[in-house]
Amino acid sequence: MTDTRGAREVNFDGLVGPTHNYAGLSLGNRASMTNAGAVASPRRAARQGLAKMRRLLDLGLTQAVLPPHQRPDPMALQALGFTPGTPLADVAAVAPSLPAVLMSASPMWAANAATVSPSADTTDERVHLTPANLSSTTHRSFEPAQTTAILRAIFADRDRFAVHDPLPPAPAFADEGAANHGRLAREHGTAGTQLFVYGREADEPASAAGFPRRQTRLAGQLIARSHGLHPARVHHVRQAPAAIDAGAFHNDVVSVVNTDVVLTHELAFADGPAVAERLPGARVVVVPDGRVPLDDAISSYLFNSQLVTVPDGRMLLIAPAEVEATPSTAAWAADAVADPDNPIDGVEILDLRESMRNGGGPACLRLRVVLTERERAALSGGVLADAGLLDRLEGWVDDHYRDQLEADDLLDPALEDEAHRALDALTGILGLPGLYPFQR
Ligand code: SUG
Repeated sequence: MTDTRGAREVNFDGLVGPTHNYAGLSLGNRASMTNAGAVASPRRAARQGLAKMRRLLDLGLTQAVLPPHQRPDPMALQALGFTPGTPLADVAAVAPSLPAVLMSASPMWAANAATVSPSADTTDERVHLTPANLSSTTHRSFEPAQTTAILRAIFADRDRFAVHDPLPPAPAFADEGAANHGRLAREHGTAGTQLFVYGREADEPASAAGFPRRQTRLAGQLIARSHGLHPARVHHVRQAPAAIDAGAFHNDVVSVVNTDVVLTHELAFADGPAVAERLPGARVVVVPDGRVPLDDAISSYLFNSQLVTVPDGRMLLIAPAEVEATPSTAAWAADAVADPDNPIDGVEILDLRESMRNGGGPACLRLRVVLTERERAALSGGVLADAGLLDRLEGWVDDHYRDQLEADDLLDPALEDEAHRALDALTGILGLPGLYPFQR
């Protein structure tokens, strides 16, 4: 038997990288499409992310950080036929759209980094992680190589962790990681039931009609098998096409799970909320469309809140400020807290505007990894956060990040140099030497 002592959910938040910008790269992600070309503030974005981590830490939760990627990725440049180091102005001369694709800070949305199975669920009693191939969007298709290297650096202990290769980047295997995955368990450390949510079958086209269906059922089936999950504790559920077409490009835009609670919009699943109610042991909270219209759910990111259990046992919804600013979601949240039958005991509001404008809310920014005490001790590098680490990271952001970034700035060769200096300093802070390609 695994030693499940001290099992806790650790939220690994993606540190926002120094090239955060609004390039309108994600078809089907309404915020990304609407804000294309807006002026971004990498410094404010990174500070907002760190403030979220601090709030969770102050609530008594366990917080960790995932470093950003090197941009542009030299392996991506090489794959496209450019010598690494080629000025992006020369790349732009071939295809003006490429610099934005190569400079995106999209790895900040750590919920898309991988699918994770805790040791309590797996036959070999190791924690299994499969980096997502993110093959459905051009800019994110470059993430898996660095994500795999970063996860292998942090989860290096092979006796306790297995970091798989991403699935091949073919349409049949399209995988977006934990954003389409939930885990139900009475407590984090007990054996759980895993919910894999998909938008299409492997042989269906990604976008015959409407917005792209980014995840296949086959991807979830292959991951469940390679993680060694018990088939009886795996469920595959289809997203409602209408929800995807309304802008729920990932299921975590319309549903969230914590322990045995599933909080979901009435219109999230193709077969209706009854599919969630059939999950063994689930306490399902359905938000009716009549109460919170799907459009409000998607623009406010109510369901992209983090649903967490704090050490005194209360369940809190860590919600973006947009939930407070949207009348239907604000009213629903107030009623949920007042209702003794609703498991949500309180709502905490966060300003994540910089990330939200690219379609990334609180839940997008974190990868949940349930780890026992021994597994936490086996992590490599100093990625587990305390107040001191967050202080250092804030100082680091202030030293290295620009206050403003817009499309033309991506061609500025100085930006790449600044980013390298920042990442070089970061590997020192996190104790992960040689993490980045430019350091090897
Ligand atoms: O994949 N946005 C991301 C947002 C990911 C949100 N994650 C979760 N729901 N878990 C995406 O669409 C926009 C980049 C731009 O347009 O500049 C972007 O990649």
